[in-house]
Amino acid sequence: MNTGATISITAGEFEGLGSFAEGADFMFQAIVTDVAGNATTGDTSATTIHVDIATPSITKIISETVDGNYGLGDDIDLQVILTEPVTLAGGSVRLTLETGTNDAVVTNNSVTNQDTISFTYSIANGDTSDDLAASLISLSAGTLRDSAGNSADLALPVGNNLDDNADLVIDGIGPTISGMSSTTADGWKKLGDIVNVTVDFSEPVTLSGGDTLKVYLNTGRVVNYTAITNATSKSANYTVLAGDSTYALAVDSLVLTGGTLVDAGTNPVDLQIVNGANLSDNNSLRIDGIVPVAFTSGVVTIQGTNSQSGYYNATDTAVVATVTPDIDDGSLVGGVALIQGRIGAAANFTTIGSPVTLTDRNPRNITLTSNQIALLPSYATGREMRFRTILRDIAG
Ligand SMILES: [Ca+2]
Ligand SMILES: [Ca+2]
Ligand SMILES: [Ca+2]
Ligand SMILES: [Ca+2]
Repeated sequence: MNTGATISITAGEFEGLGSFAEGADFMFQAIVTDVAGNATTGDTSATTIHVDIATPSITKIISETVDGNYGLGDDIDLQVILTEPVTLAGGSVRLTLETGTNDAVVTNNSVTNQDTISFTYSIANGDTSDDLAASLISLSAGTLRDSAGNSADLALPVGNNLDDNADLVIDGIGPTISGMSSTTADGWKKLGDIVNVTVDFSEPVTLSGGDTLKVYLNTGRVVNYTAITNATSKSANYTVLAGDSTYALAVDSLVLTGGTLVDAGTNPVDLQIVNGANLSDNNSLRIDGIVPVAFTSGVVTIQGTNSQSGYYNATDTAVVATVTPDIDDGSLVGGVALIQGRIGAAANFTTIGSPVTLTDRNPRNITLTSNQIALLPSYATGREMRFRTILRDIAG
């Protein structure tokens, strides 16, 4: 008789053994008893049965990256810790992170008898989180099992997620120049006027100490900004200098002299001015730092029925001064000319009549009536009158 016999033990019978417990090792031996009752006990089985009915699960998610703020391109270390070593067969382990509109997914496709699964997360454009946490752990395919063949339970560890164990702030959104504007009233600004120029940022930014953000205006002037600390806007003054001239004050460019201008995640500010966000889009500031050049008041003629050159007589009715704003200063159009007269000392010049608005650069006659002339201080027969013209450009 050489026929073998197979003896099966049910799970119930096996788990019902008095010493059955997680982690216990079982060995088996068989006892053969013949029909007469003689019994022989065989050798102990070569196979040891190790009891492992505990499913691997995730105990915590941690990071070796130091707590703090991180920006575009920074790498974050992530570690998923399990109750026991597991091995991945096929596919990859996927860790999904809550990073706003688009959730980041990091993977690891090499896990061999490890109770720690490591990941590296590189912050991408648009990622954002106040306290980074995992939202899902899954397998793309394949299996993740302990050595006994129990599949890992991939449920997130309640109270032991990454945000419970770390404080990692993610900022994958770079700051921008959201607008250039001014608190100064619109209109013409003349030599010496001070114009507020404000830079608005899309989020709080900080300029490294001692460095300067330079704003180049289309008048050729530069406005300097320093000491920007966690600010969403910064103002500085532009003083209109001689020769400055534009019908629409605008910013040509923003330049950093050195250092950094960054958000909390150390993302640098994009210094491009977005279309429609320039100073000239938000304000209507006209700059004229060109003072009208000196000129002679030209010919003064007397109108009357019996006028005599060099005299103003009883029949005369008006003085006509010819003004010729024939100079290269466009802002004189819209400006004014006014006549002053004096009798006696040069300090006696007094404005006569009302200012006349200039509508073009052509010669312009300004007429003063005899009534207006008679108002000149010290006006009396026998006195000499002198006249001068003052041009005031549109900026004043
Ligand atoms: Ca197990
Ligand atoms: Ca999300
Ligand atoms: Ca936290
Ligand atoms: Ca940001």
